[in-house]
Amino acid sequence: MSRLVYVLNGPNLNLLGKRQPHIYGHETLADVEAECRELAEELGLELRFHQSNAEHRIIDWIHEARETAGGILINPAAFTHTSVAILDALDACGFPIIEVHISNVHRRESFRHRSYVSLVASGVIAGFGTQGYGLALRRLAKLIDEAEPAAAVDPAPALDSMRQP
Ligand code: CA2
Repeated sequence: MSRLVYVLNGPNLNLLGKRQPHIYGHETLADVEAECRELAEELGLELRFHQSNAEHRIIDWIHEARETAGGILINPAAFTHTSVAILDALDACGFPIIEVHISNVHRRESFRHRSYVSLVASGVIAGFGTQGYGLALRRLAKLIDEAEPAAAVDPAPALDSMRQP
């Protein structure tokens, strides 16, 4: 399996470290990228690190990853709670996906408790601050190490339970 990992960040995460430090901490997204790159080297992973405020750009990166990568780490930000389009794009990927949230979404407003992305995620990390990115990368490296070359993660059972009879 490919050791290329896409780290995708959704809307407003470019403001990290510049506003609302009581929720999201003091680190900037550039700091997070630098830490991810350092850890990726240690883990033998190649990284593509992206942020966009536009849903279609995130979907295009997921499609790109689908062709080339071995995993995705995604903090979809507000799209977590709204985007069936991102869910569908991720559902077409046959590799592990880890969802990361800097804040503990479960102790925030109820609209943040629902995640479409969780339906296809191998795992979810929330409330560990930006440290969650490193934890997620370690987990992805382990899942990639363990994967048989031809094996694919099948998220279909999770989605089946959501389908109407
Ligand atoms: O906790 C997270 O990582 C979130 O994905 C962040 C999203 C939020 O909509 C999710 O519910 C949880 C918001 C990202 C906005 O980031 C900002 C950072 C600094 C200042 C303002 C916004």
